[in-house]
Amino acid sequence: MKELSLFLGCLIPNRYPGIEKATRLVLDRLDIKWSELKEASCCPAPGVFRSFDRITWLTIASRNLVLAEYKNTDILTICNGCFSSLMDANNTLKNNGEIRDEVNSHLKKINREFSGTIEVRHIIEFLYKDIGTEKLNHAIEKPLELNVAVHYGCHLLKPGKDRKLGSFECPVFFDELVEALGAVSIPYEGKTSCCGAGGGVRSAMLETSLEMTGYKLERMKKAGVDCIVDACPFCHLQYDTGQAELAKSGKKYDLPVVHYSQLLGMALGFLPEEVGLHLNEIVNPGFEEKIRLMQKQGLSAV
Ligand code: 9S8
Ligand code: 9S8
Ligand code: COM
Repeated sequence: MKELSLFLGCLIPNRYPGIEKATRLVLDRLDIKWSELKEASCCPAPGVFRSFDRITWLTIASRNLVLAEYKNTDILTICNGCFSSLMDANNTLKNNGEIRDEVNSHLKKINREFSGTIEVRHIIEFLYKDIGTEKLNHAIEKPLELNVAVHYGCHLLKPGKDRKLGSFECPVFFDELVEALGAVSIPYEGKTSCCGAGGGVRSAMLETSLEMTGYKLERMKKAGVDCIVDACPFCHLQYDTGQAELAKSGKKYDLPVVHYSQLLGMALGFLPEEVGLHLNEIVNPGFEEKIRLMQKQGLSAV
């Protein structure tokens, strides 16, 4: 396997920098070889660009792919949308000579060429397949005894034939990764449905998108979870900001939203503020206190 270049996308540096920090901390702690993907642009977001102009989408995505090809590294994404764009563009360009030639004719203007020599990974499937739940379970210092609502998000699962992660209707890999950290993944109705943000729905139809988010939050709350765990900053934003938006019309859920990098970081002993939990819109001091307490107990048990 090649080394990894970390692809941040737009949302994490701009809205949730704690997810970047947590990812850096956990990759280093797990001794995973990685470096930054300098000069990267927006992936570009699949739900918007791919839907409007396929060649523009492929050309921008291929420019990012080529940055990693020149470094001879695979790409590691920490966002479902970035995973979807870069992986799907990579596959399309590798498998279709005619489209590759057209895209390369555009790249030529900036003296670049797509060759098809690297792979695109998502941190969830990378940890699951290449590190494994057993190794993670041994690496953690503080089992996090939390009841968790796992939210996979659409682009991590679909199209299932390309993702190759088992069933996309009843997936288990993300739940297993969460449970490797000592938490319990609680089933809830509508688990694999969309958070409401993707595909331009949040930007174009905020009310509809919040209705979808409310549907999910309602069911997560009913399942009695301590927090939501996601693998995508757009889902993260939709649950976090969405709760603040829904609260204005009197709907209060108060569910902390945690990216898997942050959850793993805390299981490895980093404090809630070190992984940027306090940078969320919905801050729940009781939840953070609970984690700190578990971390202390973990320490005294060692
Ligand atoms: S980049 Fe620009 S808007 Fe975003 S975060 Fe993930 S999808 Fe790719
Ligand atoms: S779910 Fe449906 S399209 Fe998506 S991946 Fe992230 S945002 Fe939430
Ligand atoms: C969702 C990305 S993660 S997009 O809105 O579908 O482009």
